[in-house]
Amino acid sequence: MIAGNNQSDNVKDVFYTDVDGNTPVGGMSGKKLPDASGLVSTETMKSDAFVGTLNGVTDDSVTWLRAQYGSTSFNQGYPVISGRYLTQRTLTLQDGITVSSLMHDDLQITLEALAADSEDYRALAETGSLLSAYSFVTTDKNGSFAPSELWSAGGYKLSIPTGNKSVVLIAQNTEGETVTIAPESIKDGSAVFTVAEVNCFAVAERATVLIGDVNRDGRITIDDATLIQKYAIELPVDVFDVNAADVNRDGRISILDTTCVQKYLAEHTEGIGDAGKYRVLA
Ligand SMILES: [Ca+2]
Ligand SMILES: [Ca+2]
Repeated sequence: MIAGNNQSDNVKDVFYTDVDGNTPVGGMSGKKLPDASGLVSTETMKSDAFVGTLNGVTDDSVTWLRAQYGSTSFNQGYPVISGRYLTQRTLTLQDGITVSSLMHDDLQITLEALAADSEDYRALAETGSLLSAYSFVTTDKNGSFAPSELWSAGGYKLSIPTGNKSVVLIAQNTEGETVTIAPESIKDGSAVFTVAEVNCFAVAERATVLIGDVNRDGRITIDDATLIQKYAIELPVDVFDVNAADVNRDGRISILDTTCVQKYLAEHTEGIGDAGKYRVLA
């Protein structure tokens, strides 16, 4: 492996060390120096010809150069590595999913659908009802694993096609920890999420509730108003969804919520609270 070693007399040794047959920095071309164990003189190392030799075995992601500012040679005239910055890229992945991030130009991302009986799938499914689940694999262009923290910055913005308005992203990092992320936006048929680190992820559906439909028959009727009234004065009720009952969102279930439902049924537009809306449960 070739590495720069500033201000060291041993820099030539570092340049020419060939550890376990590793290719040089940026050497995804697979080329090696003509003589991996060879030594060159200090003067040769400071020559433009030697910079040319180094560039001959590295690929486009790394450029060796000898930098000079006025009469001052940077790094005492030894070659230095000019790295390339990460660039903002958007990749289109499986199933129309796109991912944007500051990435290295050679970073490849592939998604694979997780099998329902896989360990990762089961871990994700503990958090929610999964609609789809994928592994998220980052590699270089040769297919070798590329760690996200070195090959990208600022996290990944995932845009996932869905017509579902109550989706969340469940992401698992490499330590196996899961986080549930709400969409930043849902528009043009896609939900957009930003995730810091991802080993695998799932799109899941959060439970929703129709506010006012306390007997859970899918409709808001006078029966619901009556049930809220009964519940508020502690009369026994049969089926009663408390998540749907606080229609005016004041934190209590009271006669005021009954009034909201009654006004909703009378087709008022004011004083109805959230009656008729869908609320996503946390
Ligand atoms: Ca109902
Ligand atoms: Ca209330």
